[in-house]
Amino acid sequence: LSLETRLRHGLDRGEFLLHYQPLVDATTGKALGVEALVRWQPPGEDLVPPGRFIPLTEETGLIVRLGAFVLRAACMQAQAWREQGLALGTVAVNLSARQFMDDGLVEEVKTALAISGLPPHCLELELTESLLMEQAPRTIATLSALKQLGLRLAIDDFGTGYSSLAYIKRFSIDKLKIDQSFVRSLERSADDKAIVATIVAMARTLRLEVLAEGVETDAQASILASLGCVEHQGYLYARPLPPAELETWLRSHGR
Ligand code: G
Ligand code: G
Ligand code: MN
Ligand code: NA
Repeated sequence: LSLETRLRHGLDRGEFLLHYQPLVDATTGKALGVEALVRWQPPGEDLVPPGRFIPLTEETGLIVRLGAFVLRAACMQAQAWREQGLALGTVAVNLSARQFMDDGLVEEVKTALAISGLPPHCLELELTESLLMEQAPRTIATLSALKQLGLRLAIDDFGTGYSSLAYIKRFSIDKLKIDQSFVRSLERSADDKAIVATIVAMARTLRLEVLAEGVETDAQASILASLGCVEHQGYLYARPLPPAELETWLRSHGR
């Protein structure tokens, strides 16, 4: 069977699941939120990471169905945790550009919020810079409709694209997530340090939150903190975890 067919069957049979990676306030070590990251579990095989199937789901349009599943599952899980008294903050969900081209997206987000009961301000959608740079009037309309639902918008992998200050301002973005490529060589590269400092300054100017992705070492964490970036995500704090393990993590790191 082709990968596409196997993915289609996988969707029909409920073979997809979510892992959750904490977003951490480095000053307190407490959770600010979690990012949902999809996995595929074909029966009898190893867990498949998203890098191996997301691109094909984008090419084939299957990402629309998969994305709807991810939104609902993430909102329901987050609300279940809230009801258990776990202070997880926001739940972040990645959106592909292809999902934005689909007419049903706003309705799908509304449905996910409605069936889960998750307060909209607890949901954060992660968008890419390239998506924002698509000037299509439809993209702008979709973003403002999403924002009107009361949720939060973040730009993922920030710094790898070409967003201008003007764009970010216009789309009422709440958060910039600094791409891990700039964090990786922070200890060695003066350029990367300058780039991070510039992004932090830009975020401050626009009154946006700023988070660093891919934080793996104490040295990176303290350089980031010295640059004014204290929201961190990365293996230093926690890997993406299955729900049960995330729960355990949250019990000791909840706010
Ligand atoms: O293979 P790896 O885990 O590195 O791949 C992670 C990539 O998959 C990231 O770009 C991440 O944003 C993307 N990703 C993970 N989960 C989802 C999801 O639910 N929806 C979309 N659209 N992308 C996702
Ligand atoms: O594109 P996006 O930022 O959504 O993708 C997040 C990806 O980064 C996930 O695949 C996640 O597993 C990975 N990731 C998270 N923390 C770290 C880290 O500290 N180091 C590395 N190399 N990857 C990370
Ligand atoms: Mn992301
Ligand atoms: Na990213």
